[in-house]
Amino acid sequence: MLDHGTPRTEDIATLIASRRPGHSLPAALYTSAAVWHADCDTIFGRHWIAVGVTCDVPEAGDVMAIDIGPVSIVILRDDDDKLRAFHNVCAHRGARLVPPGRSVVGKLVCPYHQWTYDLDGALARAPHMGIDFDRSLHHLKPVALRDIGGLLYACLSDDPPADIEELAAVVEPRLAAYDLRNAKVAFEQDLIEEGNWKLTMENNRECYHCASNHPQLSLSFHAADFGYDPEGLTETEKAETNALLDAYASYEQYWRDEDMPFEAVEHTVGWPTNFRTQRLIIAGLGESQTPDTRAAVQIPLGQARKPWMGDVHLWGINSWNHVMSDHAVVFTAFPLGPDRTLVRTKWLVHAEAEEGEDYDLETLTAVWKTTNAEDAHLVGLAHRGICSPGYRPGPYSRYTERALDEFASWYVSRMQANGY
Ligand code: 3BY
Ligand code: FES
Ligand code: FE
Repeated sequence: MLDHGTPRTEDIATLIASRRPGHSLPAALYTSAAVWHADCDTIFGRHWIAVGVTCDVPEAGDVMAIDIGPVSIVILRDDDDKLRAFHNVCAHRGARLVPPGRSVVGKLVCPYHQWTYDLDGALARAPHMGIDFDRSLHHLKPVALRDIGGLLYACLSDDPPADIEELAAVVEPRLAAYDLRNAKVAFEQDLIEEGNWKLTMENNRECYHCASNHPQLSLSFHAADFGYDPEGLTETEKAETNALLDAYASYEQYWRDEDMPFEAVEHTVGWPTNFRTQRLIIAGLGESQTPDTRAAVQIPLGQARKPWMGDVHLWGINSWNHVMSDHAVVFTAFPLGPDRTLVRTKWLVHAEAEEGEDYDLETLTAVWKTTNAEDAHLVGLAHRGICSPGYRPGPYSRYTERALDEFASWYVSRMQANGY
């Protein structure tokens, strides 16, 4: 019997190999500390991870430090307006250089012995190291960083997966109209979910739970056409699914006529960079994910001036995004421990939109603040149940949880591809 608490590498490989297709993962893959470390090394350490938005650091000297599991990185905008990322580790004796969150600096100064770095990572000053000390050998260690339509992805590996280009090629044109690079963060929320990061991601990849758990979100979130095949459902379910497919068909005709890319594009098993994007319908009056389904912000994002643009939805390994004509909501999830996950949510609006004049912050943030709290509760419930010996991996619905089965299969294949 495998110990849920501390499996060794070979036990993790056995656990991973024991996952039954179509079913949730064996308990220890969600609960064990050793698996959590393996996830941090493998999934978060060798893949492109969503880390924020370019407008987190809008001006030269803006710095943001974030933790990805046990690793801390610094994202900044240098004096030439170039975005860069480094390990948040001083080249002297390893101290954390920058405190978590955002700051504004001229140079990066280590609090320990004042080694001082230019914003391109070069060591500019190292007092008392002698006149023959070669500062050029002590650059900050860079981290690969990509800006895709204003969304930032980092990869901690020295050999980042090349298929980030697929994500860029699909997503860049879809986000062009919204000009997120020149938006601003109107509000940011950090929420800790009491569950494993994979439960956070699974919960987000289905809306099976929406009708009964998200009354507020359900007013604007139109169940998506995730490639449903209604055959095999009850007559009532079939009728509901067909109505959904009809609604999508009429929107898609309009989006096609208006040259708005909408097709679902999925990269799951077989690709290191897991993503899915699709333009979704917004329910109700169809404008935005707000309590009354109308736009919350009077100034649209970028050139997003057409009606019925829907919601450009993008899922990633640790992220999900809803980009609408008046605002975007960008979610990133970071593993804090086997049973704790940080969900960071940012609401983006046009840079010139003024709070109180062009938007009301409560109206802008109401739906996803409520939904996040509901999801945090559900992830906590799932994690607690999985910790019990009564848990056995359960079957995913082929109709509403196909994306979870694919996510679990992707996870298994990535762990195996990396030595487990
Ligand atoms: O926010 C999301 O991406 C997902 C889609 C389905 C459930 N949840 C709302
Ligand atoms: Fe940074 Fe010494 S550890 S200056
Ligand atoms: Fe939810």
